[in-house]
Amino acid sequence: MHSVGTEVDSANKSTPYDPLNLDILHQHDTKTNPLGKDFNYHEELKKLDIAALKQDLKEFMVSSQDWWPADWGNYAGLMVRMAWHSAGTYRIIDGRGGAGHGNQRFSPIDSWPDNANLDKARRLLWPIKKKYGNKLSWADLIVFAGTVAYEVVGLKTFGFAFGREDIWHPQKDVYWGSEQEWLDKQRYDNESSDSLENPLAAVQMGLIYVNPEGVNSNPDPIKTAKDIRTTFARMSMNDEETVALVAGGHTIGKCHGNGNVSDLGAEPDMADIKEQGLGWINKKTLGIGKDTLTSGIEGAWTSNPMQWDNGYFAMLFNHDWQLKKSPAGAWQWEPVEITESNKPVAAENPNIRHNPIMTDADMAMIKDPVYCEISKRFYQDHDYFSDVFARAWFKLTHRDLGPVSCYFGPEVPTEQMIWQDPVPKGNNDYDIQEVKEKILASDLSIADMVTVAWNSARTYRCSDKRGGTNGARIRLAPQKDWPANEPDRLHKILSVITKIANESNASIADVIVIAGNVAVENSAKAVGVEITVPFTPGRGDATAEMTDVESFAYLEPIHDAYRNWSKDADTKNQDKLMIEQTQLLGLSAPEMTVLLGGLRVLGANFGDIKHGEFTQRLGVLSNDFFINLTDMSYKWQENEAGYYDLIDRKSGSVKYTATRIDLIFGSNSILRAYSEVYAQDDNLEKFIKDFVDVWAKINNSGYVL
Ligand code: HEB
Repeated sequence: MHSVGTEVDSANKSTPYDPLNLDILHQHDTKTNPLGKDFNYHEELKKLDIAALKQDLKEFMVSSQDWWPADWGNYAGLMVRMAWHSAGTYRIIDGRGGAGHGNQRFSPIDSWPDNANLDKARRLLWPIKKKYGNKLSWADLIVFAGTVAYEVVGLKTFGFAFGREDIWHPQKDVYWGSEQEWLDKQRYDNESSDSLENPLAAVQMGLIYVNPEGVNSNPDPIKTAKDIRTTFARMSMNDEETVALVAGGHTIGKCHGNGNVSDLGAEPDMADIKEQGLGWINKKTLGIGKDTLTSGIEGAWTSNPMQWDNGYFAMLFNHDWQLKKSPAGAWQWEPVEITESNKPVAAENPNIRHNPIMTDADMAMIKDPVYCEISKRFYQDHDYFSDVFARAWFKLTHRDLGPVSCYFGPEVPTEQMIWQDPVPKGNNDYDIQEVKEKILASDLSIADMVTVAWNSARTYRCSDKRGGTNGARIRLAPQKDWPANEPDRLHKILSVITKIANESNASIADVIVIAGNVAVENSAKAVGVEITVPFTPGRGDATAEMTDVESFAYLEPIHDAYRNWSKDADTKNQDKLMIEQTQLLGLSAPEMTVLLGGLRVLGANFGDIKHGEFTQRLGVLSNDFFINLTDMSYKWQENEAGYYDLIDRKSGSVKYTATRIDLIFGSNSILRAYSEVYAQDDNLEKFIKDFVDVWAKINNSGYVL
């Protein structure tokens, strides 16, 4: 079972201490990637014959395999469910999860109850993955298969972009919940959906979203609607997108519940070695085709389950529904009365017809008053529904792919969507040296220059590649008003920067980066080291119209170890939050160490916080932070304010003060080892070079790919 991201697996805890889990900073290393460090997926993609792949997928869709037969001879439903479950783990709060990595191949996700039989879906696709090899990641194939499936059943899709790079082991950073059992009830200890633990976007461990039978398996569409609203909002979907997705999803395919749950074998993680990675194997009955058991619910939603049409709403609105039990004993809704010809034919036999079904979640689409209005409109205007769905499907499957510069392929839509955080191209033909001189001649301090660059860059999260300096959104709502950005100070700094940008025909975003760079270069010169921070010009400036204020609100820092600040002074576990922040920035533990030690001596602390400024020459890029931290002439003592005093052992006087964040670099054995490297007499230059490398990296995050 997965552990909390920043804590060490309890099995590895041999000491009573609670050390930091630095491992989450070092996952997806080149050592675990069999394709090697020079492998470049975007280069490989250029060789991919996308038209041929698409043709293969269309043929694949209607080529039923005996070992796992296709319902109605078409795998479209299964492929869509696989793609949706891959994308549906995305959560806007930290940008983690989502379709971007092919993580469905690995534990624990491969074994989530909700992902039952998606092991078969991926295995069916293996011949195609095998054929296209390195040129096609699993992550892309999973989502593309779902999208082509929609084309096969007759939907005009909105487009598709390749560019998802596979990971090679489970993600260690994603917190999927603390439960020890699948489908534990812990997340809902009271009835209010607001109590769902952040940032989780599923109501139970092992589910993608909500329980299809109802909250805690008690059918009640109104309650289920609340759950759907909460969980889909965490995926950044509004009510209209939500109804479109659920209805459009269940316009095709069926539920599988013809059998006894007790006849099923273990999930892939626990299954016998001879099952070769497959799970949920049924040894009692045939277990495939009409005997398939997946969710336990049994039946299709529409009269023609392999056709993109308005059959879902027609079915819902034109019948009265009653609760029934499936053959597997699951709650499902069935029509009180229905004409024979409106019943879908059986998946394996066109001469038999069965009742259609609705899950509790489907009933929510007409029982919740807001959802119901949207459903009515969709029912009346099928073209409108098809368009809203196609766009929502595109958003669902591309939300975590990053800026459009990460998109690849002939089907990338030209229309830009606000959720893509669009940024216009900036000018890259201006005199950089002139900009540098103007910045130095201005009245900005080194700390001003460093903090404006850092504040802009730090919003980046490698999970969904949002944020960062490109776009200069720090000057727009909501960022300009975040307490973390010291709004008054920011306003003053930005007015200087904007003036220089206008005079030099450079973007504000570029000038922000150059300001940080020139500050770093100058403060390195002060210790006698000449160094230039690598810089790629051309960032653009976004406008307020291009900025979704609500969705950017999730990027607000509520603490920042690098500026020794917390919005809430009582924030616990600051060191763990630092690891979390660092992981989202995509930095390693040595990078974290050198960056933090450098920022302290440059005076980048928030406001007038002095903690951690272990230097007599603030604004100079020295390794003083590490020298003083590791110097045994001092001892540390906790003070009344809850901070720490650095006391000179001889004189007994207080020399510096520190937070828990500062001291962790001397107390954690691994971080201390890195601190020693940077404190060494022979490593001042290395310290500066490493600092500059990280600095350039964060400046480019989300911009230079
Ligand atoms: Fe779904 C299926 C639930 C959403 C798409 N789903 C299904 C099922 C269930 C469900 C229970 C059955 C499974 C089996 O097989 O058994 N869903 C659900 C819920 C939700 C959903 C609860 C939330 C509300 N879906 C969804 C979405 C989508 C979908 C969003 C897309 C878009 N599904 C789907 C499909 C299917 C399903 C396609 C079918 C599959 C087959 O056919 O295989």
